[in-house]
Amino acid sequence: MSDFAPRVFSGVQPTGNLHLGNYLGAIRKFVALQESQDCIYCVVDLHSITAQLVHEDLKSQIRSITAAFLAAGIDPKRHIVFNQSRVSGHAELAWIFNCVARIGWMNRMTQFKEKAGKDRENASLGLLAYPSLMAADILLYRATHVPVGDDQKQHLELTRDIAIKFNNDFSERIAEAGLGTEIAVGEETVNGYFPITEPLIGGEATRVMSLKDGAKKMSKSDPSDLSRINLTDDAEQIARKIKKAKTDPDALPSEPKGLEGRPEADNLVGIFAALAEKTKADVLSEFGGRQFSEFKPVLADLAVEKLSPINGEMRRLIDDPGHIDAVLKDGGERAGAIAEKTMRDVKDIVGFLR
Ligand code: AQP
Repeated sequence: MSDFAPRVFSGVQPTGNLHLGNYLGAIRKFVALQESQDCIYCVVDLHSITAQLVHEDLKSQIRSITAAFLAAGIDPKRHIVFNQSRVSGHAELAWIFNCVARIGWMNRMTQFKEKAGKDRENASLGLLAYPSLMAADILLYRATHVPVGDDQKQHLELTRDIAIKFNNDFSERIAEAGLGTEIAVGEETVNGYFPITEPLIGGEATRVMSLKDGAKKMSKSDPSDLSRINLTDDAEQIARKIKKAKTDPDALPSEPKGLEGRPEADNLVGIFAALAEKTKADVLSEFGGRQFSEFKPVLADLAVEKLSPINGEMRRLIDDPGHIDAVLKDGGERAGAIAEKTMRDVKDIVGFLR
């Protein structure tokens, strides 16, 4: 329990085609949450230059992610949709958080290790500091809840660590300025400026795996297009990719326990369950004992049924960049007003002269 008004924030990088993992792990949850919460959804373009600096067409990637948000059903009038670089508070707060966070915290991040690979010395400083910018994205709006896929869990823990350290290090200043809000920490109640954000990670598809390798996350940057279902794929492409998806020779088990040690089977059953809004147990009680040659066409039909309306709407929106740009401009102005207030408070707390 805390006295912070509930607010949802989440972001998606404009680094390529959105895929089924982004949809089931994140965007579908964004849509569901907007019915009951105040939501801010961001195309995190500043993050997109951390792993690769020069992008061929960043502007159209930003528009395409925005089109996916809108096509999936996010309402940009009732909520806020914008691209991160429009609001300078993200970079400003990230700098302050770079001074709050410790290098050791960043060095432990799995995503940094995976993305930097063996040649860490040659990774950008931005890639190392990525989680600090992510904490700034969330805390600039003092967001209390963040819907994400399972891969972002560690970054959200770090966001909590940054908020806790900032609240502790500046506790007297926060109290003096009357800027504290009550936060429950275990049995105790403390006064802090930033909320201790809760991750929202749940359902049957928190980590959708590559269709070609059940040990690898489905990812925009995987060089093989057959590894993922893109939100822009048509019915034929979806069916072909599912048909070619890696599986094992055994029939489907009748219970989830039988998926242990069968990552590709587990992944396809999880995708089916998430698309059908059922549990894996429900899916297996229907398909247990059936071969993949029977299961895959039913999965393909379900994926086409769920994704083709989004696909059609995305194409329509991408053909109207003026509308997308107007949505981002309006969202940026509304996000900017909230961010400005936070940055004024933070500058007062840190002790800068304004
Ligand atoms: N495979 C996945 N399963 C479930 N959720 C996923 N997400 C990403 N991949 C999966 C969730 O989608 C949201 C947006 O992710 P992102 O674009 O900001 O960055 P990412 O996690 O790095 O995604 P990618 O596709 O793997 O991109 P690249 O290849 O550019 O690194 C997040 O909530 C994420 O959890």
